[in-house]
Amino acid sequence: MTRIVTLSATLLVVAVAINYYLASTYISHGRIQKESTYTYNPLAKGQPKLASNSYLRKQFPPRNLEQIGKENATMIMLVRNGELEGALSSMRSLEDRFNREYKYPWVFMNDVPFDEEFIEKTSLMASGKTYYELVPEEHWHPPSYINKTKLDENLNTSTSVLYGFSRSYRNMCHFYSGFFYKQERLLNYEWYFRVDPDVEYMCDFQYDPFQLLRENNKIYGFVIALTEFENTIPTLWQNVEAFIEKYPDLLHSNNALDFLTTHETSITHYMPFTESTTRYNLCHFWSNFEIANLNFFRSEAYETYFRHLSEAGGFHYERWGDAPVHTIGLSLLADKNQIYHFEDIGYYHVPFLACPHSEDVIASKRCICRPRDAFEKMNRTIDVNAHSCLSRWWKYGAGKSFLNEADYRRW
Ligand SMILES: Nc1nc2c(ncn2[C@@H]2O[C@H](COP(=O)(O)OP(=O)(O)OP(=O)(O)O)[C@@H](O)[C@H]2O)c(=O)[nH]1
Ligand SMILES: [Mg+2]
Repeated sequence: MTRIVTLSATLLVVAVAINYYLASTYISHGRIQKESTYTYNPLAKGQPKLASNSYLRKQFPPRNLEQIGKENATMIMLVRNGELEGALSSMRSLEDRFNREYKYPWVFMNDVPFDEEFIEKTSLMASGKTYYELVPEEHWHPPSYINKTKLDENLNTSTSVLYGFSRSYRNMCHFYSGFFYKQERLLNYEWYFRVDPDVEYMCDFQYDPFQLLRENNKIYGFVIALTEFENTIPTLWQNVEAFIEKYPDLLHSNNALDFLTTHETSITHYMPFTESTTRYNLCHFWSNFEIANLNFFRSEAYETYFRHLSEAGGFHYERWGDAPVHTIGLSLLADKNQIYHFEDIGYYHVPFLACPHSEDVIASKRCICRPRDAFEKMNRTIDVNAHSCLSRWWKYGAGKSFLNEADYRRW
């Protein structure tokens, strides 16, 4: 009897010790400390079934985060903590369609510090390394030359302007126009892929878009081009004209000014083109999708252009978007043949969808040309809408190339 009691007591002590060891190995002070020899493998025989209070290593299953892609490139996302779900959804889509085969890193930027939940969940969603950067105050808030009273007045009176009421939206557009590429972490990279929360990629990439741009001597890639709401940029074009007059030598000899200034209606499917009151036809590349070279934005020409616009005040006294500002900068300062339309990358950001038109490409690249949140199939992509600027880009930009230059059946 005494022997049985002693044996039971010993077993109990051993069990408690094992339990304590397991718990302390997985979690110490709320943080993962070191790898354990215990790994949960549902395929192995005799493994205990996980209980809800099991301590698993957070990286489950263990992953190698080393970059596979050969380019000096990163994904970037400016995002708020409150947009975590949307950020995860965009990441999941891009990782599945492209990045998990390349493991390029992700750089997240925010005007306030990221919280623990955001950091933990996004790093688990990424296939590669993740970095979390706090945007310096002077890169986010209005510069000293902006008159605060004038800004407040415009915020109060811009009720009919899309996001006209929002101070942070203006900070965001100013940041994406002239500061994202100055963030310290991004100085390590040459290429970026801008990702916004709640977007979706509709096709497998099947190649590295950074490599494609570099090998073909391109500096900027877009998927959607469309017209801007004129009431967000009442004085943008007059300031651009003043810039052209002041710095004529900065314009590239093979620029795409015609893409911005033609008002020809016959190429917009014989429907009326968006009205504009200036020479600018309001065309812009939709900048929530961009794959581009950071050195273009870091160039003296672009910096001079950005400073000129920032000092003119329209980012704050009006609601200039980073999309027309990037587009006009590129169209004036770059060789138009260095701007590339990714016609085989399906992409969706509310409310516009771009998807390849060729049935062969759709099948080979496993495209689903229907966004997750659309109840019905969208049988028109933005490219065939009257306010798309794509046909204008084909005619006045870098022209139109055909998809059979790439052999999709190789994959
Ligand atoms: N950290 C931070 N990110 C922001 C802020 N405002 C916008 N962003 C980010 O900037 C990008 C563009 O902002 P959106 O609100 O999506 O702008 P939009 O695409 O014109 O508007 P939606 O149609 O609502 O998507 C997104 O990646 C946002 O997460 C902000 O105040 N702080
Ligand atoms: Mg958005």
